[in-house]
Amino acid sequence: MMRHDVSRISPLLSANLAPTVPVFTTACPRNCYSTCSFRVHVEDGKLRRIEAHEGNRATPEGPCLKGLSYVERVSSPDRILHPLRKRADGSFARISWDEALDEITRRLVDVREREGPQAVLYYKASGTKGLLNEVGRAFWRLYGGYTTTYGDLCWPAGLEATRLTLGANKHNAPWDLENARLIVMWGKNPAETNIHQGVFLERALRAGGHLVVVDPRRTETAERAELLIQPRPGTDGALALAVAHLLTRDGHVDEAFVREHVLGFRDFAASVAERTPEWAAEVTEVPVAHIERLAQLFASVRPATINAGFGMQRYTNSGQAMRAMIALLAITGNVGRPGAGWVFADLQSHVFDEVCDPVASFPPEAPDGVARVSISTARLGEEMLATRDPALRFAWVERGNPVTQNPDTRRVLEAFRALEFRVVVEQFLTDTAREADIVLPAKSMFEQSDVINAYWHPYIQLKQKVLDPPGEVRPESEVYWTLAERLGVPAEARLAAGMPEPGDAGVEAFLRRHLEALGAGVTLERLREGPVIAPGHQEIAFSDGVYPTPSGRIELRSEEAARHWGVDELPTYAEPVESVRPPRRGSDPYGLYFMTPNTKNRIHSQFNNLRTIRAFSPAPFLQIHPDDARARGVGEGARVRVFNDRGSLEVAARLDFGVKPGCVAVTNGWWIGEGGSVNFCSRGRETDMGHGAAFHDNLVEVELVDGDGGRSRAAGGPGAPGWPTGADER
Ligand SMILES: Nc1nc2c(c(=O)[nH]1)N[C@H]1C(S)=C(S)[C@@H](COP(=O)(O)OP(=O)(O)OC[C@H]3O[C@@H](n4cnc5c(=O)[nH]c(N)nc54)[C@H](O)[C@@H]3O)O[C@H]1N2
Ligand SMILES: Nc1nc2c(c(=O)[nH]1)N[C@H]1C(S)=C(S)[C@@H](COP(=O)(O)OP(=O)(O)OC[C@H]3O[C@@H](n4cnc5c(=O)[nH]c(N)nc54)[C@H](O)[C@@H]3O)O[C@H]1N2
Ligand SMILES: [Mo]
Repeated sequence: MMRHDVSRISPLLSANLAPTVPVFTTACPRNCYSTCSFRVHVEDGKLRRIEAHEGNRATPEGPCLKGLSYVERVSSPDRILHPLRKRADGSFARISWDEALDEITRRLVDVREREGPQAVLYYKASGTKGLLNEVGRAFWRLYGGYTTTYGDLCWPAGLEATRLTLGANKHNAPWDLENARLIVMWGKNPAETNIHQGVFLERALRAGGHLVVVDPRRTETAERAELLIQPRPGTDGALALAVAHLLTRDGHVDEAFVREHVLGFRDFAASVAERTPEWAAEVTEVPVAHIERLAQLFASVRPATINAGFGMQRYTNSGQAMRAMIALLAITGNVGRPGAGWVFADLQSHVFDEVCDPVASFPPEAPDGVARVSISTARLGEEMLATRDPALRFAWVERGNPVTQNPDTRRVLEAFRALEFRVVVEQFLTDTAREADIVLPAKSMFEQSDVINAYWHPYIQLKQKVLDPPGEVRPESEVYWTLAERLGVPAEARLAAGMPEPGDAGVEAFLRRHLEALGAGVTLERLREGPVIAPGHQEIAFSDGVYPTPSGRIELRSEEAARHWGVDELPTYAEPVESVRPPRRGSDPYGLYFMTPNTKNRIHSQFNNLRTIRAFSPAPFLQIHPDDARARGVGEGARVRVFNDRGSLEVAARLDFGVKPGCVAVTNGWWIGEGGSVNFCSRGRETDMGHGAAFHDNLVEVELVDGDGGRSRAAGGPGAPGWPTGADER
């Protein structure tokens, strides 16, 4: 792994180097498990080369193809280098910063006077990590108020299930995985989404470890598994309960561990008494033999790690499903020991104030009269439209691409179009930026220093400024400083609100202030050398036997779960809302489960606009089982429409025996112009806990696009109709 074939693209990725080029330590701030450390070579103000930084034990092999493609990304001809104003015909024209800031200021003052400051929506998502992200919130408070979202698109159902059960979101260090002898990759596909984990996984397998993958698709990760369990989407909770049934029935419970550390075991055991493998086989469409084999592995192999990904976390029953999965580890004593445990998200490097949490606003920021935290990010479109007193008039979007990434694209577009004015801060003309009245150019990771954390490994890292921003690009913190000034906020008030002064010195002072507040000897100087393990890090999570739940134990029975989320106190199974089974609660009579997972060479909607990446993923496609394809007259390569009553997309079909019959998949993140924007079909619906988005709780139908009998052909891609051009517009 990690040895990419760069021969096709090498001129973009490296150059002959003089021996004396300056080399800097930095780290990738994308929303990705790996959060790699690397070194960059800079020559003549240009990024010349990116290579591994061995100081990070989790990512010593260095960046993936996306990481290497930064050489192209920073100086891509498609980058937005100056403010843009939308013309009447929808194209964009270059304007000066003065013009842009004058108009934005005028609009902000006007909206505040007419409707109040909460008529402004401040929307941000996971485009980049960094402590400086909090400056936006400081600005909008100085403005007088704002409306914002709660919940998160990414992970809150799993975070909440874990918090309710174990008391904290932490897990063993990434390298500890090599000590596991049973590894269950449950709804996670690290071969694409966490490639650095492959090193530790491989070591565990070489030492005789067993790998089980639970995924409706036969993924690249599954190629290394001895058992692939393919449940009907959204039924993982039933699978876990049946495994618990077998373990309790056959006496494979770690009694001593349960007595000391587990709350609610007796009730849980009683509740799974009827959850037989036969029951689960009917619900999950997994053979009884597979369920029994998984139970047998838990009964006989230790230590065991369940690595839960985000796959089963995107349903209306995900929180309960994940509580049932954690229970398997609790009852077999596989927590708090090397090679054992629940791996979902390790927030041990999230040591800075909650306010700075770069990835997610979880728990949601508290409403306090200034911030109106009233819009579920899962239902962004419909709740933007429904907001009153005041209604929304103005939106500021940064670090996010809600048009393609939030559920129900049509509704999101409608909501943005219903506003009076939109500002989007972006590096590229994304589908969201295309909705803006004014687009402000965004910095890249190399153009402003910041401190970042991670959610798979325990390191705090410095993402260093190594380049001056190109063109007229200004970092957000400077834009906010200037806007506050134009709004008449005195410099002292800006500083008191925690906004850094413009320029590198201001940023450095800001970062030093945060590091000093941490008070653990983590300095900018140390971070310049390489990644630093977060103070207080516990390499084997919960090895101290401390579970910060209300009872101080692992809670299989959680009163808080019932009180707060209205679910059963015990992890129980409920059908996903959109199910092909009666009584079809979802109103839609569509017959295929639509999964929209992540993919190797993209972070959501980022990177695929680069030539380097497009060489590997030129166009979206639908994974469909040949039986389902045949039933619809669809041949390999045929152009198909994927649709339900919310919307549709058109892509090429790729017939694949590895995807479970009845299920289809297109990876998320394609731009609308590329044809594969999956959220046209998803519904704005929350997960059972945590206010997440139930993206995969989503039924569709597939039909042949008229006149396409299934000739093999390349669909979409550069030059195809609708492919974004962009460059001519700047
Ligand atoms: N290359 C790359 N890496 C990434 C990202 C990226 O976009 N690209 N994004 C990052 C982010 S923000 C996230 S959240 C993570 C997510 O990364 P992962 O945790 O790997 O999650 P997904 O890709 O969403 O889904 C994983 C698998 O779940 C399967 N799945 C779907 N439905 C079900 C189900 O009902 N049950 C089960 N058992 N499996 C199901 C899908 O087929 C898929 O193969 O990756 C991070 N890393
Ligand atoms: N159907 C479906 N939808 C999904 C998912 C799914 O599995 N299925 N996954 C969900 C998940 S897990 C996640 S995390 C979300 C991700 O949702 P988003 O965070 O909205 O997704 P990104 O595509 O990463 O968009 C981030 C944008 O930020 C921009 N950006 C990068 N750096 C900066 C910067 O420094 N400043 C500014 N202003 N902008 C910057 C990038 O150019 C990019 O356009 O998507 C969710 N959407
Ligand atoms: Mo995510």
